[in-house]
Amino acid sequence: MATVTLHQFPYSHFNEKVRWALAHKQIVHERKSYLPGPHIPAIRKLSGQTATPVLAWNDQVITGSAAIIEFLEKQVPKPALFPTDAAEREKALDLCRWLDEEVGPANRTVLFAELIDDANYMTGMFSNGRPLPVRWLYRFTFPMARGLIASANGVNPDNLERCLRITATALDRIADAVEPTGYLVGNSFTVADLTAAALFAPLAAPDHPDMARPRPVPPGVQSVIEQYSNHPTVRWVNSMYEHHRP
Ligand SMILES: N[C@@H](CCC(=O)N[C@@H](CS)C(=O)NCC(=O)O)C(=O)O
Repeated sequence: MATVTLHQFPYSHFNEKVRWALAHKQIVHERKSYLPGPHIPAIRKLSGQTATPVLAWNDQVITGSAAIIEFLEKQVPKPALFPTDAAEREKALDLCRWLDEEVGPANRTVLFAELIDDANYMTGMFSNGRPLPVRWLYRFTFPMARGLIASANGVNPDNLERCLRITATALDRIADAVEPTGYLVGNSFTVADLTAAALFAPLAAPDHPDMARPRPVPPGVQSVIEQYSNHPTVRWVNSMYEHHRP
């Protein structure tokens, strides 16, 4: 049996992709959660870069959600996430690339624009469950990291405008792409459904322990969620969580 550790941020949608793949394949693993900001030295030492998720599989270290899911598919082929048919596989991978490169970063900006100015909520969310002195320290030092976090997540008026447009277009495009089978590619759940549902989860707010934010949710975040709540893609995301997210 392999020793598997997911180095992650809780709630993060790119990390959620990997949590979902691990759960789908019933891979026993540990999770090591980091505080955004203070994560940098440890993640850099482990992987040579700073972004999470990072997967440690015995002595191999894999970075990036797409590469990790592909690695997991090779290690544990069943239940499969990648279509066997070549054309379907290509279609699924095209969708995943677009979602990873454009849609995930854009909808993260849309939510971060609301979260970043609620320091109590933001630091409380990521430090949830940690000892009180750690929570206080994180809250106290947050104003010093705020600017860096805002710029790392593209929070500025011009980019926010662009990200709102990308998010709206992507929601419509996914709604159109869902086939009569209920899936994005073919007639079963694939990596394309997992990627779309996980990356839209922060907007859809599914009731899953890995994604449910602490309550009460700040009014600004709540109003973003409500703005999209009747979109067919948001309903589809929630149904993917209901039927396919262990
Ligand atoms: N393309 C990457 C994106 C990963 C990413 O953006 N991770 C964010 C959290 S959602 C992160 O760790 N940011 C902190 C950093 O880069 O230092 C993937 O698919 O894993």
